[in-house]
Amino acid sequence: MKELEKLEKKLQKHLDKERYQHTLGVMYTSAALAMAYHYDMDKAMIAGLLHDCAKNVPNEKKLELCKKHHIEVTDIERENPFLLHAKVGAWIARKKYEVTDEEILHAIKVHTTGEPAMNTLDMILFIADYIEPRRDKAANLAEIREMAFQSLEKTVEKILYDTLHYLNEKSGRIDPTTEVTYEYYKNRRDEKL
Ligand code: DGI
Ligand code: FE
Ligand code: FE
Repeated sequence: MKELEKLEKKLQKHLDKERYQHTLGVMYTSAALAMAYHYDMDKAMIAGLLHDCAKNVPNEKKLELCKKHHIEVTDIERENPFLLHAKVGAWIARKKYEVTDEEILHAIKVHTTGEPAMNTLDMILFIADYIEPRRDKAANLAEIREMAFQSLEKTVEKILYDTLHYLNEKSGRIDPTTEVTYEYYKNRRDEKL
């Protein structure tokens, strides 16, 4: 059996049906972006497949795993433990799915808030998570889907802009990393103009 199929079989047991379908969408969208930007397709697919592997871990358990394995938890993550599915997901991908590629693990770790100066795989996963075919709620999806195949950096900036706007509207607490990342990409574009 191929490596990817093994991972799929195992992951399917740990996610509900909808989340698993989302995951497949992210996997294939990551592959398409890898094709467009000449990135390693297998790596992009593994990152897409495993990015939400911690999504169904209960919040208490996520916090417990962080404590036990010395994963740093910020105040905002303690208040909104769902944010931790990214960091904890990277840990589970390493320990339970035996992923050793540091780029894949890093992309999973930063997939929810992003971080300044992301590498190509980080941006591919961040974008694929937002635009995969089953996503239908975010604003400007058609525009963002088109943009994704033109510029990774501009697309990351736009997604962060829309996410911050959405979180402000629903008065959700914002992780400073999301804000810092948006400022980073906005400034880069301003510098280029
Ligand atoms: O796990 P997924 O739902 O597939 O996607 P995700 O890991 O990107 O999480 C998306 C959610 O995360 C979305 O509802 C917006 C929210 N989010 C992103 N940045 C922040 C945030 N939520 C808070 N509270 N603070 C943030 O900075
Ligand atoms: Fe996620
Ligand atoms: Fe996701």
